[in-house]
Amino acid sequence: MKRLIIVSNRLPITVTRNKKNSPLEFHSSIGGLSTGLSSFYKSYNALWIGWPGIALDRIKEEDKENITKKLSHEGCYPVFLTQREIDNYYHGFCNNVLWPLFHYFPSYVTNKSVFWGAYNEVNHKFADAVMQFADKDDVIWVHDYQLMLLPDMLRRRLKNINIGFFLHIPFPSFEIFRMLPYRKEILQGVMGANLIGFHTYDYVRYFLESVRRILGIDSNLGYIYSHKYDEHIVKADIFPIGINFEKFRTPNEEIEDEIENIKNKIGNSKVILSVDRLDYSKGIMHKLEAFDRFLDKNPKYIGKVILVVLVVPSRTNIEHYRMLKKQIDELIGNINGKRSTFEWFPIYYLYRSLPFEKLLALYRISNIALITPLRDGMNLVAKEFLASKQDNKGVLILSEMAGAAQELGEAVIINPNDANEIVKALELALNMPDTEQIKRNKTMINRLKQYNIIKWTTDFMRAMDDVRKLQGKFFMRILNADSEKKMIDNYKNSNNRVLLLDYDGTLVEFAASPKEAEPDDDLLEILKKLSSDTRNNVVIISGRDRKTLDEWFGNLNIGLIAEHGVWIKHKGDNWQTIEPLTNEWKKVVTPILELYMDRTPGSFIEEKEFSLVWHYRKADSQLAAVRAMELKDTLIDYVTNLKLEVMDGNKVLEIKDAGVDKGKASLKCVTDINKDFILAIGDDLTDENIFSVLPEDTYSIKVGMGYSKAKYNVLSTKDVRILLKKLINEGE
Ligand code: GDG
Repeated sequence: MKRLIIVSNRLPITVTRNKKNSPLEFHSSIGGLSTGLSSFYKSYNALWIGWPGIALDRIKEEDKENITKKLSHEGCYPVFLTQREIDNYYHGFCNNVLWPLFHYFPSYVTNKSVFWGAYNEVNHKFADAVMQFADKDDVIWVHDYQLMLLPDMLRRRLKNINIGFFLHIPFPSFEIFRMLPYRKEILQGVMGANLIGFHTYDYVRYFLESVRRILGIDSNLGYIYSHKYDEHIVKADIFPIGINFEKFRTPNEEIEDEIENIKNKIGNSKVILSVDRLDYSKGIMHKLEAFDRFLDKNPKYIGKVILVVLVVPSRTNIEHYRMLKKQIDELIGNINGKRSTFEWFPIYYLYRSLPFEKLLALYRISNIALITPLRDGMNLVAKEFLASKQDNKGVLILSEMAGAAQELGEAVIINPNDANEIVKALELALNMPDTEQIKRNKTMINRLKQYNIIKWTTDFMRAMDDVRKLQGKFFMRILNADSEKKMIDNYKNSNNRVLLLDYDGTLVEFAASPKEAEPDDDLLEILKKLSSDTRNNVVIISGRDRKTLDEWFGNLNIGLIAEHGVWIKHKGDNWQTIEPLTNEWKKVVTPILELYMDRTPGSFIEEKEFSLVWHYRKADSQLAAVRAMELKDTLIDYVTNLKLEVMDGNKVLEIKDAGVDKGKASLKCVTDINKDFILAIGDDLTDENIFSVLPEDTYSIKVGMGYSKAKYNVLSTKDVRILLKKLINEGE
């Protein structure tokens, strides 16, 4: 039976030891991921692998055994880290490099050369731990920025295993991500997964853009089909994390006293609540400053509102966190010092972590939650605050920079950098009628109830399954040993064969500019050998012009089809056009293409005898995609009047006579004589015309994983060459 293996930096249980020889203590970990998943993972057949939070240097061998044993009762397995690893991997690369960069604080990045090595080593350590347990049918779910290399490490060791990766923090825009020195390795690491999840659509877009611009790999509706990734399909999609809704919703008698207690202390004041881990990304200073300004502008609220600020200690051995703590202490001191009276002070400040019941009591008692991160992957506090409101009353003020804002549109959404906007939001919230609060909250609460943490997990796991199934479907189409053998036998026994081979993307990889993709010696040797067999009619069927094809293949005894079927040259014969064609239309279309070339830096025009091609491979891909659509639109009228066709190729738009295509041209090579073996190989849309017109018993092969009318797929140009060599060697 398949098992779920969750892998994250921290386990849901943290082990601590106060003094050198004092006993070990086991607590629940605090943080978004632990709070979310720990509540239900035990109900799965699951194992959770992670660091238990204590340095190896602080425990003895027998402690290690004790910890491992105790954790195993909780379905957990510890990966122990030394103090050096914690310093260089966790505090180092994770929290001094990735965290600030991914939260748009590039100036907070402090990179040391040892950090990257440690990040690699620790990811390997996790991979070793997973390998102790993983079975080929298991599902492995890797979490967050600390383990971005792990999916690929696992993929290399367990080729066919199902791996998911979820990023809990934002994935930054390309302009930020490109600053990372190890950007390529990080992307390659994550791409080892079958499914890559993010909280919002923007993060998905930024990730896919980085993959395209840094790794040069395109995606289609979130799918990446690239043989470069060890023959697996990768899908990137959104899975906004939910909360354990019922835990926050259900009546809890234990907290009634707590609520009474707080009420007695604060009297009738309205409570504004702020809950954050100590982190510069959470905008704590911004909110304090805005609150101060709010009191300046609204003296009538003096003595009538209080702000409860709960800051949970975090990463205090990093300089920026220590500084932030100091700044918060000082600012709260200033505001309270300046404004307190003997009866009232504006800010209750708690710098510690509270037990769950106390936190819940705070949520329930508060009238407003003020959540102002400058960047936040999701922000669970926003969701928990709403869920805890059993009477559906309360106002959520939420930063638009939190992933949660995408789902909680009925909240009062603010830009945390605009103090005036926060002030206005507070004024609005304090005056919002109950009916409106309830109306806004009901919609959001319903959503939180529906898309809770269990739904989030099951959704992610279902999507992992779907990607695998899709992959399975593709693999069924891949030319397997049996079909290959049948093809070779058939080839051997036939005397009249046609081999129709597309060139770019089929026999050679795409190059940045068309001229760079010249045939190499290995390919020329293959074509020479194939064509030296008198039973073979080898035809290169390409979009290239006939001059280039002549230059490259003129010496070989093969047939050539140029410009997607405008020109044909049967072997040993001269070039001729397939249809009588004219060029008059070029006068009209060229100026339009030139305009688009000027407006799209990096794009250029190629003129062939009977067609014009606009190439945009080297242009900015987003701009080019928009321009390509505009260009197609502009050309619509001309297309009908001048009987032209605008053809989408691989990063090109080709304009040519509507009566010409590769399909029609390929029929010129097979219909006149009775052929008993036909092989057609191609990789892009223009080759689909060939696959659709050839006889039923053709061996048609698409290069790459996408959908096709061809019967089989092979993964790469390398595989095409291997196949052709087999025909040469075994087909004698
Ligand atoms: C990362 C991403 C993303 C807080 N104080 C106490 C306490 N908490 C709990 C809250 C909440 C969790 O900690 C904090 O979660 P957040 O989502 O706000 O933030 P991160 O820890 O930074 O989490 C974040 C999350 O991952 C999930 O994907 O939302 O964007 O940065 O659950 O309840 N819990 C207790 N006492 C406290 O004093 N018991």
